[in-house]
Amino acid sequence: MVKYKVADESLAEKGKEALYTAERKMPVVAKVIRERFEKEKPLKGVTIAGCLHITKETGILARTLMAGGAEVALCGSNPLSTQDNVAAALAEEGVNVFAWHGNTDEEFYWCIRQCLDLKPNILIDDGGDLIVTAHQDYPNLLKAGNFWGCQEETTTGVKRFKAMEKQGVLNVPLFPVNDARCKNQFDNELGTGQGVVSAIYGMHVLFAGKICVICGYGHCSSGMALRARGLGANVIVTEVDPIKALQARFAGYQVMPIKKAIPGADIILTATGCKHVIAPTKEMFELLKDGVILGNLGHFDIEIPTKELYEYAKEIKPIRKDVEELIFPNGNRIYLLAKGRLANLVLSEGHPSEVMDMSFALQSLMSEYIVKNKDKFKPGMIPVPEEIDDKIGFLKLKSIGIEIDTLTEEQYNYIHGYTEGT
Ligand code: RBV
Repeated sequence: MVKYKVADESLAEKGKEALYTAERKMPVVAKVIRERFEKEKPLKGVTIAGCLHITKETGILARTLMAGGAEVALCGSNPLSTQDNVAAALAEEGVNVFAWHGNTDEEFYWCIRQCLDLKPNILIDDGGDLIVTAHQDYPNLLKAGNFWGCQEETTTGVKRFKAMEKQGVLNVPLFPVNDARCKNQFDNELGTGQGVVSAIYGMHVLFAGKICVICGYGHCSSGMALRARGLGANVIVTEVDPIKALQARFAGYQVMPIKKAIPGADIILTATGCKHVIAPTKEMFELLKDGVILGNLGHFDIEIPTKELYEYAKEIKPIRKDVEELIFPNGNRIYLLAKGRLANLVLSEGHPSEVMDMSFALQSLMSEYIVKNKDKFKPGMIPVPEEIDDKIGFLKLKSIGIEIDTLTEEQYNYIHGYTEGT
């Protein structure tokens, strides 16, 4: 019997409408892979738990995994990103979904535990909370080899698992799906890049002529810098990595330390994967200009020091949906998007279906790969096989009607050889 807890079951119809629009934009997951899964049932008898943003795109992934024969459980990977209509629709379709918008930290982990209580064989995580909880609270399942393989969707989660592996405490085979080319070069760059729109939704603000500080210049933030510039903003990039800083400089952006960048900034957007990108100090807060918009598009809400900003403000006023005005002791007003949580998920609907098609095609094929090869894995990080990455590239190209060349035998031998030179 399906178990679930959602905000409002009566939203299911609205959720189905949202899912309907995503289906057609995700042809690789919703058509090519799903049709094969329906025939071959590669996931028959397998329970898969996903701690993912509960969006229409995640719903499409759940439908495909179920078409392959899996029992699916879902919980949200962020308290503010759950789309309650989608959660209701999925519960009605037989997904064990435990998610509602605005759950507390305690409720967030309760939802994770509901999924783990179903003894899933495969864990699909976004940020690491599901798999870390499995390590901390489910030692028996871990010892019994219940988790055949785990998949991580995002950069922040991969960072956590690399640290666990280094400290010798990662006890499951872990596939960093985020690091596959079909994921980070598209979803991260284009999806998060387009997330600057969330700042526009938030404040209905004109980017043209504004000074926009983009913190970070990785896959996500470089996409944001590009889109902000495209909208006419003067973009300043801040970095700690010398190579990325050079890349930003040679891409034509101003690069400087955050302390220098802040005083002139009209909009500050972070996606670094680090904490306290704006240091949580009175000195730093006093540098913030009156009217500045602060938004974070990284996984956790500590890039902008949300807690400390709330403490420092003498007044906090909600002014639009998911936007608050913080009035500082010096009278300056700061506009904080989405309580410092992923503004691209909270103020907008997450990354567009077209790019999530590739990320979730990877998650689908990796689930099948884990079932087929589970006896061969050892605990630790295991890269996504290149053949799977390439296959999704080909399927995506085909779905949008693009053909490419193939190497001739002579070219193949040249590329893989060393004897031919001057
Ligand atoms: N993300 N999912 C969505 N529409 O379901 N949007 C973004 C969606 C994922 C994305 O893959 C990114 O790595 C992660 O959210 C950050 O938590």
